Parts: sequence; C-alpha cells; structure tokens
Amino acid sequence: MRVDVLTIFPEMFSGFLATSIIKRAREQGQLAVNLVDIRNYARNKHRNVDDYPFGGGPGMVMMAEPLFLAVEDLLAGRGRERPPIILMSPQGAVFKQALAEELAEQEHLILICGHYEGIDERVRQALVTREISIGDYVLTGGELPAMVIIDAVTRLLPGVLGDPAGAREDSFAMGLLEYPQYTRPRSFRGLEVPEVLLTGNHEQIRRWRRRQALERTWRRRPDLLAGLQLTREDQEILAEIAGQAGDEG
Ligand code: 9D3
Repeated sequence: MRVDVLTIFPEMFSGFLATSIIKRAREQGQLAVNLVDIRNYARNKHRNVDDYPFGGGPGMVMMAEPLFLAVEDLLAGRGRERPPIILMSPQGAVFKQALAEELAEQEHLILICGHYEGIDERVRQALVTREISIGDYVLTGGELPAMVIIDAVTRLLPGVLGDPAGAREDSFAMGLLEYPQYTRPRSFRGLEVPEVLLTGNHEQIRRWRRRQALERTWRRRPDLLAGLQLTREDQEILAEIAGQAGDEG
C-alpha cells in the first residue's frame, strides 16, 4: 500500500515511521509512506498556506489552493486511479476497526492533515472523498490521527504480522475485550497465576478465558456486547456472570 500524507509538520512522522512494525513493513515493501510538505505548494515567498476567514472571526483558515496543487501533483501521471482522499477532521466519522479493514483493501490512500481553526470548505466540496475523526477529544492537528490510521491499517496488510491469524483475532476484531494473560513466574510478590492455566486442561482453559473475556466486556464495554452474535455457551456464561453480579449487590 502507498500512503501519501499532506502535512505542514512532516517531521512529526519520523519516529513513528522508523519504529517497530511500521518500519519493518516499509523495509519489506508492504507499505510506502510519502510525506508531502504542504508549504511546498504555497504561492507567496513566505510560504503561507493559511489566511484570514472571510466574514471575520478568530483564527486562520487553511487555504484550498496548496492542497489542490499537492493532490494534483500526486495524481499526475497515475492514469485513471482515484484513491480515497481522506481529510483528518474532528467532523469526520469516528474511526473503527471496520473502517481500518476497509481501508486496508486499498492500493493507495491520500491523507490530509488539517491545522489552524479550519480548512477552506471547497477542499471538502471538491477534493476530499471522506473525513475521519479518531474520537471525541480536541487535538492540535491531524498528524496524530493520520498516524493512528496508518498504524491500524498497516498491521492488517498481508504479511505484515508474522501470524496471519493475529491481526484479525484480537479483541476488537472479535468484538470482545481480551482475557487476562500471565507469564513466568507463577508467583510474583505473592500474586498467583490462576490455577486453571497451570492444569494443561485445554477445554477448561478455553472456557475460563471465554468467561473472563465476556465478564470484562460486560463490565467495561457493555456497548460492544450489544453488537455481537453470541453462542448458546456465551449466553449461558453471561447469565451466570449477571447472576453473580446481582448477588454482589
Ligand atoms: C478551535 C477550532 N475548533 C473549534 C471547535 C475546531 C478544531 C479544528 C481543528 C479542533 C481541533 C482541530 C485539530 N484536530 C484535528 O485536526 C483532528 C482531530 C481531533 O482534534 N480529534 C479527533 N480526531 C481528529 S482528526 C483531526
């Protein structure tokens, strides 16, 4: 996958791109990230890419032209290809695992990181094909959200994670939070590993983990349970959990 990132702060990406799984994906040719400094497409000698809002009001607005020129440059000579042009924006749809999976199927993405108080509306009107937010909190710009998208999408690309089951079998893909995990030693500062995990009884271990995952999800993220197709066994376990929680008062 190729990802073009339009930003006025390309240096923010260097640590991210040079680390761990993202670094390896780039080295293995599964991911190519092209950072485009929007200022390279500014018109004036000060390289301004923002201006005062028509109608007055506080703050500055990111100008349309540098963004149009940058995207046109990226698409020049690439035939009929029309990659998604995604604006990172607090007004976008909230990013979810399902959208990460959808984006991972694309050959090419263009991500635009906004800044200042806003962006000229004509960018949305005539350039952008979708807008994504990463959640309901206020950041200073779209760079961290762009890295979140790249991170979530890259680990879904074929061959990026060693274990092909690993990418899809984790909690959000499965719809449940994860069960507790332990490694050596069995006893740490008086804190013991649950006995069942030491028995070697794989059926009992499977049931214990399923119960833990269900109980955690029920207590912490009941909203996730609502969207799931639960098996008969899951429904029985949940009834047990709800009964015990009722006893606890
Ligand atoms: C002072 C301007 N704000 C008025 C309420 C709007 C605003 C514009 C731009 C607030 C934050 C930002 C910068 N944030 C992003 O560009 C952004 C973002 C975010 O802040 N939270 C979650 N997801 C995203 S995606 C892009």
